[in-house]
Amino acid sequence: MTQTTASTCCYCGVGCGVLIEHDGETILGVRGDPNHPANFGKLCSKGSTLHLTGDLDARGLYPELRLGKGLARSRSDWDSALDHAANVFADTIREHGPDSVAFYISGQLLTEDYYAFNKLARALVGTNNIDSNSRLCMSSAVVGYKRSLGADAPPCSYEDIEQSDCLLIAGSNMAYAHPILFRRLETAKAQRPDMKIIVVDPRRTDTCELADLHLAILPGTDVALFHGILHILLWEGWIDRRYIDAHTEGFDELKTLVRDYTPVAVADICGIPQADLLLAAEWIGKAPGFLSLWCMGLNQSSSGSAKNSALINLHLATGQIGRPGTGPFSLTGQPNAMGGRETGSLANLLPGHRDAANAGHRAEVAAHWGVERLPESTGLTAIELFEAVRDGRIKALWIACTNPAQSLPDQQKIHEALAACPFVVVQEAFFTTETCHYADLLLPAASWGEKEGTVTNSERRISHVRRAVPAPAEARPDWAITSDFARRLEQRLRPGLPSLFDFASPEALFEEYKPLTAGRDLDYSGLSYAILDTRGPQQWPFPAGATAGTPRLYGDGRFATESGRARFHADVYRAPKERRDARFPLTLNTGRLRDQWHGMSRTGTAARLFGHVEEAVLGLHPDELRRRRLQPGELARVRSRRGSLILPVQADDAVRPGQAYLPMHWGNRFLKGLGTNILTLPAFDPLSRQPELKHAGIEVERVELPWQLFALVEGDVQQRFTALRPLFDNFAYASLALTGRERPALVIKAASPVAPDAGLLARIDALLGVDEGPVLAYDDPRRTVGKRVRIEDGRIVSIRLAGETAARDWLKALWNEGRADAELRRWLLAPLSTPPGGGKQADKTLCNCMNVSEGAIRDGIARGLDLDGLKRDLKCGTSCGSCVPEIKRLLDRRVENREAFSTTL
Ligand SMILES: Nc1nc2c(c(=O)[nH]1)N[C@H]1C(S)=C(S)[C@@H](COP(=O)(O)OP(=O)(O)OC[C@H]3O[C@@H](n4cnc5c(=O)[nH]c(N)nc54)[C@H](O)[C@@H]3O)O[C@H]1N2
Ligand SMILES: Nc1nc2c(c(=O)[nH]1)N[C@H]1C(S)=C(S)[C@@H](COP(=O)(O)OP(=O)(O)OC[C@H]3O[C@@H](n4cnc5c(=O)[nH]c(N)nc54)[C@H](O)[C@@H]3O)O[C@H]1N2
Ligand code: SF4
Ligand SMILES: [Mo]
Repeated sequence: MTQTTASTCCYCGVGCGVLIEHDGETILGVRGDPNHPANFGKLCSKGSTLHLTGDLDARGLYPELRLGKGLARSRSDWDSALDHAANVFADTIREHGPDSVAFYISGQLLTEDYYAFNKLARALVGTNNIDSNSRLCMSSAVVGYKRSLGADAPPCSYEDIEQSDCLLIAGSNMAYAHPILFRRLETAKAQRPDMKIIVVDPRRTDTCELADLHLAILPGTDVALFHGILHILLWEGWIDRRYIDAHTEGFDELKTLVRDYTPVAVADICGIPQADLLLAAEWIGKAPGFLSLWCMGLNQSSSGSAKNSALINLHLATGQIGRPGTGPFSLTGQPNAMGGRETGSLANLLPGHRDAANAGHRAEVAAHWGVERLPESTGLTAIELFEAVRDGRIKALWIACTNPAQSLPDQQKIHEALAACPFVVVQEAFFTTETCHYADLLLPAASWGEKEGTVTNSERRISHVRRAVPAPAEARPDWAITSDFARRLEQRLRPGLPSLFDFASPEALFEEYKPLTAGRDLDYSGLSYAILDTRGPQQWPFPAGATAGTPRLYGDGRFATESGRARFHADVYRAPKERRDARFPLTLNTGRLRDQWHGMSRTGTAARLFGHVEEAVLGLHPDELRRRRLQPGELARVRSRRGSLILPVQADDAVRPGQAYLPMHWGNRFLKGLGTNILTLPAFDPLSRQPELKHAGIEVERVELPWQLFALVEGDVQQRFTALRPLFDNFAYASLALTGRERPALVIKAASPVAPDAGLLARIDALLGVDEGPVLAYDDPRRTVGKRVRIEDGRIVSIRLAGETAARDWLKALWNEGRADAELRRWLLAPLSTPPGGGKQADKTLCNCMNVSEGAIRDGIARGLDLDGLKRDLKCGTSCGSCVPEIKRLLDRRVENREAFSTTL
């Protein structure tokens, strides 16, 4: 019988409610929860395909243990696995002290999981070496809020976005990264077209589709831009002197600083027209309600803290905070980045928005935990932590719910660190990730739909995450794994004492944790699972006795600082760390794709999610391609000061000359090499210690890899992936992806300077099933060209082209259409490699829900259809809506072309 469980989406910080349909064993479907106040029933392309992800062949099912370096891991059981880990940790702590071990955790854990880890590290082990991937994500926003407003609290609600009159979206591609919030904004803008939207992004993203003004600033120049805007606000008298006097401090110093940020100077630094700068300032200065949204374009920077405070300065100077439709609103990336900050899951924090460096805070938390004291030594933050692993200071490392061997910058060093570490534990839901490779102990974690707890979304709203089905095989929820390990470690480190980890359920953890928020800015000591179940998700603060949450902060102009006043910060603009020079003349920008999530451990199991973008491609302005004599689609070597990658290039006029764009999702699994982050640099912001993931110096050059391979094989895609991937380390370039809707298939593209040895090709053929059986083959050893196609029941089920791959898109289309006709047979048995009629261009799926290709939409546009017409005739954009901005972009282009045409006439 089908049951429904209300829970949340496990992807982004919008925090949408989902209704999981299941039979008590298996998840069958997913719908948006109409009662959830984040999404009111809507889901984006990722949320609505959750039930299609999570192939069991990719999941961790049993603990696996390696009993010595160089040996293979083998299946273990929970008791032996955790006892072994407790022995190693206890020995290491006794021999080398508590700071010789570390925990690296994640913004995708639930609040209860975080709390268990924090107590484990600080109360039991006695180290502050506990940091999370939020260091790569939100730590600059934490610093910004704390030093400007006194506490780490985004003061706004989603409704404020809809109510604002002028919206500044800086360094956020919400159309891809926070799609449901973007849908809400689209609706608001359609209802109130006078609302002004300014997008600040070096790239013309889909988010710009909604912008009245796009400031395509040069990378990293935001601080100059914000100071320049303040300069104009001051000059024009568009500031709120009364608010500044009553509620802030430090304005005079800032005023002196921004005197130098004249429109001329700023337009030059930012590389934008002065008129655009003036217009932005005018809209901000005159708006009844001004709200800003920002994300990684500000945070992931060596001046991330300065960027955050410079933006908050604008709100304080104009008094645009604390009222509906106003405020500085940092969008959180991961589903529970907020919960991590609340529970103190960064090295420098403690639970309840406390600081590890504050003796009073340490004493309060120690008292709550019933331990004598908490550690005083400074904990290592992500980049420094892995440096300490690499140089041997950290001897045992526990990683949970994050994939550092893909997501941290300067991957060469990260792989060296993990290889060198004496003991690495990885607590993971999917055993396919790059980091799992280095695990001495691999622990299978329950994942989406299989675990219970709470999460806090971007608008401070706490939801109850409910379990729908049991975790597969022996996988266990994170809080349970962590507490079980902690109990075993206790027996070794403080035998005979009552356990600190006597938790029977996530609710027990929540109940123990929540008093730590009492009396603090985030106070949610009044919440309980029962309240969340009866009254729905709630926004903090929600103190004891409250009956409703708090939609907006600082309405009374009192801030969480000691003086009660907000503080202006006067930081000078500093250029990104890696200046462009003759050797590395391009700035590499990295970020998200619409349909993939980070290292793709989950989204990469759903073939449909590759329909929009199938492979890693470096986007360059057409001028830069021309300068390097590169054709779109050709392979190129991309080099930075730290390493290199081989990738196809594409012409992308959304990036300006001098820049390049590569999605962050590629690691060593889907692409040969160490992925996007082999190129990025570990330089970080001095206050937030967040690395500069968005600006690395690179160069791109031609490579000659004439020998190419293309393969496609349907069925058992994860198993085939695992078997085939290692063989492709022998090629200079290899890219793997899934494709197909009804019949998922694995697709591989590879290239090398010369033909590989026959033995390797034979092994690949065997795994593709084109070595024997109903296979049509043509091999021309002289030209080292080979074609093999396996046909079963009149349909292609496997393809391998070697030497030359001109026919790949044509064959893929035949496979997709289920055709294996006489034309195919004729082509296969002839020495020709080019397909009949020259072949078809590969076409991406623009609308994933309704399966509508870009080609079909272009045809519709050519027939004169507008957005409504396309929706009506093709049904594209009628379900989740994630593709609408891109369709609008295609429509705009038609208008632009028509205008260009009429001016040339
Ligand atoms: N589809 C999808 N959605 C996601 C995620 C995902 O993996 N996939 N991840 C989630 C997570 S954890 C996060 S943190 C968020 C990230 O969400 P976003 O920050 O919106 O996404 P990004 O693409 O990383 O970067 C945003 C933009 O910053 C721009 N940028 C680069 N440099 C600069 C600069 O110097 N100044 C300015 N103003 N802009 C700059 C980039 O061009 C890019 O368009 O997304 C969340 N949502
Ligand atoms: N170049 C570049 N690099 C970046 C960024 C960028 O913009 N550019 N963005 C950075 C940002 S903002 C972020 S947030 C990071 C993200 O980087 P990561 O944290 O490495 O990203 P994920 O792939 O989401 O890793 C989460 C892991 O947890 C596993 N998992 C899922 N559910 C569960 C669960 O319930 N329990 C456990 N134990 N495991 C689970 C998943 O399979 C996955 O492997 O990447 C950063 N890296
Ligand atoms: S916007 Fe999409 S990815 Fe983000 S929580 Fe909602 S459904 Fe999930
Ligand atoms: Mo993030």
